[in-house]
Amino acid sequence: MTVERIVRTVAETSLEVREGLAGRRGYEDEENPSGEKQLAADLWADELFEERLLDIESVAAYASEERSGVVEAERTSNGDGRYHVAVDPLDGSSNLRTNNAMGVLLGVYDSPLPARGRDLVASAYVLFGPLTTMVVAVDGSVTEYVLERDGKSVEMRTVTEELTLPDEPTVYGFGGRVPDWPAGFENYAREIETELKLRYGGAMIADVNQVLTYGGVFAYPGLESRPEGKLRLQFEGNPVAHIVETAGGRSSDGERSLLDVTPERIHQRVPVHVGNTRLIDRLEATLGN
Ligand code: AHM
Ligand code: MG
Repeated sequence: MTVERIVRTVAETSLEVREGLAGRRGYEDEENPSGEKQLAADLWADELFEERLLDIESVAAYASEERSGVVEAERTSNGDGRYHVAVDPLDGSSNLRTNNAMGVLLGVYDSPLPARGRDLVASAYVLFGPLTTMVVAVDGSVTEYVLERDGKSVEMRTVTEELTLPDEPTVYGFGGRVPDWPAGFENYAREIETELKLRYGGAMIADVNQVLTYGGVFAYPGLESRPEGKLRLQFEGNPVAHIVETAGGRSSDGERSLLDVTPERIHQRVPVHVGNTRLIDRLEATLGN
Protein backbone atom coordinates (compact mmCIF):
# COMPACT_ATOMS: atom_id res chain seq x y z
CA MET A 1 0.00 0.00 0.00
CA THR A 2 2.70 2.52 0.92
CA VAL A 3 4.86 1.50 -2.03
CA GLU A 4 1.75 1.94 -4.14
CA ARG A 5 1.41 5.46 -2.73
CA ILE A 6 5.01 6.28 -3.67
CA VAL A 7 4.44 4.96 -7.21
CA ARG A 8 1.18 6.91 -7.55
CA THR A 9 2.83 10.10 -6.28
CA VAL A 10 5.55 9.73 -8.90
CA ALA A 11 2.89 9.13 -11.58
CA GLU A 12 1.02 12.30 -10.61
CA THR A 13 4.12 14.45 -10.18
CA SER A 14 5.54 13.22 -13.49
CA LEU A 15 2.43 14.37 -15.37
CA GLU A 16 2.73 17.75 -13.66
CA VAL A 17 6.40 17.90 -14.65
CA ARG A 18 5.56 16.99 -18.24
CA GLU A 19 2.98 19.77 -18.40
CA GLY A 20 5.46 22.35 -17.06
CA LEU A 21 8.42 21.67 -19.35
CA ALA A 22 7.71 24.26 -22.04
CA GLY A 23 9.06 27.30 -20.21
CA ARG A 24 12.04 25.48 -18.67
CA ARG A 25 14.18 24.40 -21.59
CA GLY A 26 17.12 26.74 -20.99
CA TYR A 27 20.37 25.92 -19.17
CA GLU A 28 20.94 27.38 -15.70
CA ASP A 29 24.37 28.46 -14.53
CA GLU A 30 24.72 25.29 -12.45
CA GLU A 31 26.11 21.75 -12.64
CA ASN A 32 24.84 18.56 -11.02
CA PRO A 33 27.16 16.41 -8.82
CA SER A 34 28.22 14.47 -11.94
CA GLY A 35 29.47 17.69 -13.55
CA GLU A 36 26.65 17.98 -16.12
CA LYS A 37 24.98 21.29 -16.95
CA GLN A 38 21.49 21.60 -15.49
CA LEU A 39 18.38 22.84 -17.22
CA ALA A 40 15.77 24.91 -15.41
CA ALA A 41 13.54 21.83 -15.83
CA ASP A 42 16.06 19.54 -14.04
CA LEU A 43 16.15 21.79 -10.97
CA TRP A 44 12.42 22.41 -10.91
CA ALA A 45 11.47 18.72 -11.30
CA ASP A 46 13.94 17.74 -8.55
CA GLU A 47 12.35 20.18 -6.09
CA LEU A 48 8.86 19.00 -6.94
CA PHE A 49 9.74 15.32 -6.42
CA GLU A 50 11.55 16.13 -3.17
CA GLU A 51 8.53 17.97 -1.79
CA ARG A 52 5.95 15.39 -2.87
CA LEU A 53 7.90 12.28 -1.86
CA LEU A 54 9.09 13.54 1.53
CA ASP A 55 5.46 14.33 2.29
CA ILE A 56 4.73 10.58 2.38
CA GLU A 57 5.12 9.21 5.91
CA SER A 58 6.80 5.96 4.90
CA VAL A 59 9.55 7.85 3.01
CA ALA A 60 12.65 8.23 5.18
CA ALA A 61 14.91 9.95 2.67
CA TYR A 62 15.10 11.42 -0.83
CA ALA A 63 18.10 11.48 -3.14
CA SER A 64 18.36 12.58 -6.74
CA GLU A 65 20.80 12.83 -9.60
CA GLU A 66 20.46 16.61 -9.43
CA ARG A 67 21.64 17.24 -5.85
CA SER A 68 24.69 16.17 -3.87
CA GLY A 69 23.38 14.88 -0.53
CA VAL A 70 20.60 12.62 0.68
CA VAL A 71 17.70 14.60 2.20
CA GLU A 72 16.34 12.97 5.35
CA ALA A 73 12.64 13.43 6.15
CA GLU A 74 11.91 15.59 9.17
CA ARG A 75 9.00 13.99 10.95
CA THR A 76 6.78 15.11 13.72
CA SER A 77 4.23 12.35 13.07
CA ASN A 78 4.60 8.57 13.32
CA GLY A 79 5.74 7.68 9.83
CA ASP A 80 7.52 4.34 9.73
CA GLY A 81 10.12 5.92 7.45
CA ARG A 82 10.95 2.61 5.87
CA TYR A 83 11.66 3.64 2.28
CA HIS A 84 14.61 5.50 0.79
CA VAL A 85 13.77 6.86 -2.64
CA ALA A 86 16.23 7.66 -5.42
CA VAL A 87 14.97 9.68 -8.38
CA ASP A 88 16.33 10.78 -11.71
CA PRO A 89 13.88 13.68 -12.09
CA LEU A 90 14.46 13.98 -15.86
CA ASP A 91 16.28 11.12 -17.52
CA GLY A 92 17.51 12.16 -20.95
CA SER A 93 16.94 15.85 -20.25
CA SER A 94 19.28 16.91 -23.07
CA ASN A 95 16.44 15.68 -25.32
CA LEU A 96 14.29 18.57 -24.10
CA ARG A 97 16.04 20.92 -26.52
CA THR A 98 15.27 18.66 -29.50
CA ASN A 99 11.82 17.62 -28.25
CA ASN A 100 12.67 13.92 -28.16
CA ALA A 101 11.62 11.29 -25.65
CA MET A 102 12.64 11.55 -22.01
CA GLY A 103 11.11 10.85 -18.60
CA VAL A 104 11.51 10.05 -14.91
CA LEU A 105 13.21 7.17 -13.05
CA LEU A 106 12.39 5.90 -9.56
CA GLY A 107 14.06 3.43 -7.22
CA VAL A 108 12.42 2.56 -3.88
CA TYR A 109 15.02 1.00 -1.56
CA ASP A 110 14.46 -0.42 1.90
CA SER A 111 17.98 0.47 3.09
CA PRO A 112 19.72 3.81 3.49
CA LEU A 113 21.34 5.24 0.36
CA PRO A 114 23.63 4.40 -1.28
CA ALA A 115 22.04 0.93 -1.35
CA ARG A 116 22.44 -2.25 -3.35
CA GLY A 117 20.05 -2.99 -6.18
CA ARG A 118 19.02 -6.13 -4.23
CA ASP A 119 17.53 -3.71 -1.67
CA LEU A 120 15.03 -2.34 -4.20
CA VAL A 121 11.44 -3.10 -3.29
CA ALA A 122 10.09 -1.33 -6.36
CA SER A 123 11.37 0.53 -9.38
CA ALA A 124 9.65 2.43 -12.14
CA TYR A 125 10.03 4.82 -15.02
CA VAL A 126 7.63 7.27 -16.62
CA LEU A 127 8.21 7.76 -20.33
CA PHE A 128 7.24 11.05 -22.01
CA GLY A 129 6.62 9.87 -25.57
CA PRO A 130 3.55 10.43 -27.74
CA LEU A 131 1.76 8.96 -24.71
CA THR A 132 2.82 9.10 -21.09
CA THR A 133 3.44 5.52 -19.97
CA MET A 134 4.71 4.13 -16.69
CA VAL A 135 6.48 0.80 -16.22
CA VAL A 136 6.55 -0.49 -12.64
CA ALA A 137 8.38 -3.50 -11.20
CA VAL A 138 7.11 -4.60 -7.80
CA ASP A 139 6.40 -7.94 -6.10
CA GLY A 140 8.12 -9.91 -8.84
CA SER A 141 6.13 -8.61 -11.79
CA VAL A 142 6.24 -5.73 -14.26
CA THR A 143 3.16 -3.72 -15.26
CA GLU A 144 2.83 -1.05 -17.91
CA TYR A 145 0.30 1.76 -17.47
CA VAL A 146 -0.86 4.69 -19.57
CA LEU A 147 -1.13 7.85 -17.45
CA GLU A 148 -4.01 10.18 -18.22
CA ARG A 149 -5.38 13.20 -16.48
CA ASP A 150 -9.00 12.84 -15.47
CA GLY A 151 -10.08 16.22 -14.14
CA LYS A 152 -7.82 16.82 -11.17
CA SER A 153 -6.84 13.21 -10.66
CA VAL A 154 -4.50 11.00 -12.66
CA GLU A 155 -5.70 7.69 -14.04
CA MET A 156 -3.18 4.84 -14.24
CA ARG A 157 -4.73 2.64 -16.93
CA THR A 158 -3.16 -0.83 -17.08
CA VAL A 159 -2.07 -1.76 -20.60
CA THR A 160 0.23 -4.76 -20.00
CA GLU A 161 0.32 -7.05 -16.99
CA GLU A 162 3.15 -9.49 -16.30
CA LEU A 163 5.29 -7.79 -18.93
CA THR A 164 8.15 -10.01 -20.14
CA LEU A 165 10.88 -9.53 -22.72
CA PRO A 166 10.06 -11.11 -26.09
CA ASP A 167 12.14 -14.27 -26.72
CA GLU A 168 13.40 -13.16 -30.12
CA PRO A 169 15.44 -9.96 -29.76
CA THR A 170 15.19 -7.27 -32.44
CA VAL A 171 16.83 -4.00 -31.34
CA TYR A 172 20.03 -2.65 -29.79
CA GLY A 173 21.24 0.76 -28.63
CA PHE A 174 24.75 1.52 -27.35
CA GLY A 175 25.95 4.81 -25.86
CA GLY A 176 29.38 6.44 -26.04
CA ARG A 177 31.61 7.14 -29.05
CA VAL A 178 32.93 4.11 -30.97
CA PRO A 179 36.65 5.09 -30.69
CA ASP A 180 36.15 5.32 -26.92
CA TRP A 181 34.80 1.74 -26.64
CA PRO A 182 37.23 -0.82 -25.17
CA ALA A 183 38.20 -3.59 -27.65
CA GLY A 184 36.03 -6.24 -25.92
CA PHE A 185 32.89 -4.14 -26.16
CA GLU A 186 33.65 -3.14 -29.74
CA ASN A 187 33.92 -6.83 -30.72
CA TYR A 188 30.55 -7.48 -29.11
CA ALA A 189 29.00 -4.47 -30.87
CA ARG A 190 30.36 -5.64 -34.25
CA GLU A 191 28.53 -8.95 -33.81
CA ILE A 192 25.31 -7.45 -32.51
CA GLU A 193 25.03 -4.86 -35.29
CA THR A 194 24.88 -7.65 -37.90
CA GLU A 195 21.97 -9.30 -36.05
CA LEU A 196 19.80 -6.54 -34.61
CA LYS A 197 18.45 -3.15 -35.65
CA LEU A 198 19.91 0.06 -34.19
CA ARG A 199 17.60 2.09 -31.97
CA TYR A 200 19.35 4.78 -29.92
CA GLY A 201 17.61 7.94 -28.77
CA GLY A 202 19.82 9.41 -26.01
CA ALA A 203 17.39 8.77 -23.15
CA MET A 204 18.05 5.50 -21.38
CA ILE A 205 14.46 4.84 -20.37
CA ALA A 206 13.20 5.36 -23.93
CA ASP A 207 15.89 3.01 -25.27
CA VAL A 208 15.23 0.44 -22.54
CA ASN A 209 11.51 0.68 -23.27
CA GLN A 210 12.23 -0.40 -26.85
CA VAL A 211 14.23 -3.36 -25.53
CA LEU A 212 11.33 -4.34 -23.25
CA THR A 213 8.90 -4.04 -26.16
CA TYR A 214 10.88 -5.69 -28.97
CA GLY A 215 13.60 -7.64 -27.15
CA GLY A 216 17.29 -6.81 -27.51
CA VAL A 217 20.04 -5.06 -25.61
CA PHE A 218 20.79 -1.56 -24.34
CA ALA A 219 24.24 -0.59 -23.11
CA TYR A 220 26.14 2.44 -21.92
CA PRO A 221 29.47 0.62 -21.49
CA GLY A 222 32.63 1.49 -19.63
CA LEU A 223 34.75 3.71 -21.90
CA GLU A 224 38.51 3.99 -22.49
CA SER A 225 38.34 7.55 -21.19
CA ARG A 226 35.97 6.64 -18.35
CA PRO A 227 35.97 2.95 -17.37
CA GLU A 228 33.06 3.49 -14.98
CA GLY A 229 30.81 4.60 -17.86
CA LYS A 230 28.31 7.45 -17.72
CA LEU A 231 25.19 6.24 -15.95
CA ARG A 232 24.65 6.37 -12.21
CA LEU A 233 24.14 3.16 -10.20
CA GLN A 234 21.56 4.42 -7.66
CA PHE A 235 19.40 6.49 -10.00
CA GLU A 236 19.73 4.75 -13.37
CA GLY A 237 21.58 1.40 -13.33
CA ASN A 238 19.80 -0.26 -10.42
CA PRO A 239 16.20 0.68 -11.28
CA VAL A 240 16.44 -0.40 -14.95
CA ALA A 241 18.29 -3.58 -13.94
CA HIS A 242 15.51 -4.38 -11.48
CA ILE A 243 12.83 -3.78 -14.13
CA VAL A 244 14.59 -5.80 -16.85
CA GLU A 245 15.46 -8.69 -14.52
CA THR A 246 11.90 -8.79 -13.19
CA ALA A 247 10.73 -8.94 -16.84
CA GLY A 248 12.86 -12.08 -17.34
CA GLY A 249 16.01 -10.47 -18.74
CA ARG A 250 19.49 -9.81 -17.34
CA SER A 251 21.67 -6.88 -16.35
CA SER A 252 25.44 -6.65 -16.03
CA ASP A 253 28.22 -4.22 -15.21
CA GLY A 254 30.37 -6.43 -17.45
CA GLU A 255 30.93 -9.12 -14.81
CA ARG A 256 27.89 -9.45 -12.59
CA SER A 257 24.28 -8.37 -12.21
CA LEU A 258 24.06 -4.64 -11.57
CA LEU A 259 21.93 -5.55 -8.56
CA ASP A 260 25.03 -7.13 -6.96
CA VAL A 261 27.34 -4.13 -7.42
CA THR A 262 28.49 -2.74 -4.07
CA PRO A 263 27.57 0.94 -3.79
CA GLU A 264 30.23 3.21 -2.36
CA ARG A 265 29.01 6.68 -3.26
CA ILE A 266 25.60 8.08 -4.01
CA HIS A 267 26.60 9.41 -7.45
CA GLN A 268 28.81 6.45 -8.37
CA ARG A 269 28.75 5.60 -12.08
CA VAL A 270 28.57 2.09 -13.50
CA PRO A 271 28.75 0.44 -16.94
CA VAL A 272 25.17 -0.56 -17.82
CA HIS A 273 24.17 -3.51 -20.03
CA VAL A 274 20.56 -4.79 -19.94
CA GLY A 275 18.47 -7.00 -22.17
CA ASN A 276 17.64 -10.56 -23.15
CA THR A 277 19.50 -13.07 -20.98
CA ARG A 278 21.44 -14.74 -23.75
CA LEU A 279 22.62 -11.39 -25.16
CA ILE A 280 23.97 -10.32 -21.76
CA ASP A 281 25.55 -13.76 -21.22
CA ARG A 282 27.29 -13.32 -24.59
CA LEU A 283 28.45 -9.84 -23.64
CA GLU A 284 30.09 -11.15 -20.45
CA ALA A 285 31.71 -13.99 -22.42
CA THR A 286 33.05 -11.55 -25.02
CA LEU A 287 34.40 -9.22 -22.34
CA GLY A 288 36.29 -12.25 -21.04
CA ASN A 289 34.49 -13.13 -17.83
P1 AHM B 1 20.56 12.53 -17.76
O1 AHM B 1 19.86 11.69 -16.74
O2 AHM B 1 21.31 13.66 -17.15
O3 AHM B 1 19.68 12.98 -18.86
O4 AHM B 1 21.75 11.62 -18.43
C1 AHM B 1 21.59 10.27 -18.73
C2 AHM B 1 21.36 10.03 -20.21
C3 AHM B 1 20.72 8.68 -20.41
O5 AHM B 1 19.34 8.79 -20.40
C4 AHM B 1 21.23 8.28 -21.77
O6 AHM B 1 21.30 6.89 -21.92
C5 AHM B 1 22.57 8.92 -21.83
O7 AHM B 1 22.59 9.95 -20.87
C6 AHM B 1 22.83 9.51 -23.18
O8 AHM B 1 24.12 9.99 -23.25
P2 AHM B 1 24.79 10.41 -24.64
O9 AHM B 1 24.30 11.78 -24.91
O10 AHM B 1 26.27 10.33 -24.32
O11 AHM B 1 24.37 9.42 -25.70
MG1 MG C 1 19.53 10.01 -16.19
